Amino acid sequence: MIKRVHHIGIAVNNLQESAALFEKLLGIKAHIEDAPCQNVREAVFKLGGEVEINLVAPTGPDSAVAKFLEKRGEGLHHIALEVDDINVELKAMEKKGLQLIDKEGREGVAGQIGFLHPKSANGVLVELVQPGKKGS
Ligand code: CMX
Repeated sequence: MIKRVHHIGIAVNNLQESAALFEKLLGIKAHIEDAPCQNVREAVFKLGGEVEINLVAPTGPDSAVAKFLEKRGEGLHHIALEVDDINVELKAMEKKGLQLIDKEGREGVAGQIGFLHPKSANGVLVELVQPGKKGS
């Protein structure tokens, strides 16, 4: 079951500059985290303790975000939906005909994460998140 929108991911070129801009825009401080397994660094804004806005910048040319920025420029990168059990939900999504990028959950900044391909979701990259276990 999908519980809520967990976060919205925005791809940016310069994390420091964009974090300063969003700190002004949102009126709260960012928490900076590295996710070496995704080759990204993120500025995480917790809005009212609920939905997060995460600015995502590549840390190297191998990052999926580097490719995205090169092809499409800065902007909305993904929407993350919170689930209780990542592996159960990924299987359920596959049964419903959605194309999986990840067959199983893996560690990310938000917890255990898994992606659905944007081609099967109207051009939107969807991330499922099972919060809790911190990844890197
Ligand atoms: N949102 C919407 N469409 C996207 C997209 C995104 N974030 N990223 C790529 N696409 C589109 C491309 O524009 C392309 O469209 P066209 O065929 O119309 O040109 C299509 O998807 C396929 O793109 P591609 O360049 O052939 O494939 P990529 O090698 O770029 O891979 C994707 C795309 C989604 C499979 C890959 O980016 C991926 O595995 N993403 C999941 C992991 C990830 O994004 N991690 C970073 C964030 C981590 C986090 O914050 O937790």
